[in-house]
Amino acid sequence: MDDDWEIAYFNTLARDGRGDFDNDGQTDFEEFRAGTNPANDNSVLRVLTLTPLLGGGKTLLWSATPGRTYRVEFKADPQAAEWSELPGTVTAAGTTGSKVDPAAGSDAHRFYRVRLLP
Ligand SMILES: [Ca+2]
Ligand SMILES: [Ca+2]
Repeated sequence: MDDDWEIAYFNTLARDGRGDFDNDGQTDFEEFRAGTNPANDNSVLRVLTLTPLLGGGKTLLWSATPGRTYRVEFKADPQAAEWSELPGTVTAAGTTGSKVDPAAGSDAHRFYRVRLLP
């Protein structure tokens, strides 16, 4: 983790990134990568809602950091090794990102994840 970032949030360089200071389920290092606040449990990269659309699509909404770019992936079988990408990336304009999966209805279930791009 960047020293300036660590000092800004923790006022120490003693944290190694593996801890979860604010207990929001993401480690300090994951929050560093995601651009979220490691000392605020309301600031976390997570999927907020999955809204069905007419015609079988779904809209995925997640908590985002403005200016960061995300990719949404899915799989129909949670045991499957491979994730499939929804085409295109999303650069968040505000504190949420959203993406429509127009083909969500083509599988009985779809499991989603949102990845922050470097
Ligand atoms: Ca955390
Ligand atoms: Ca946090």
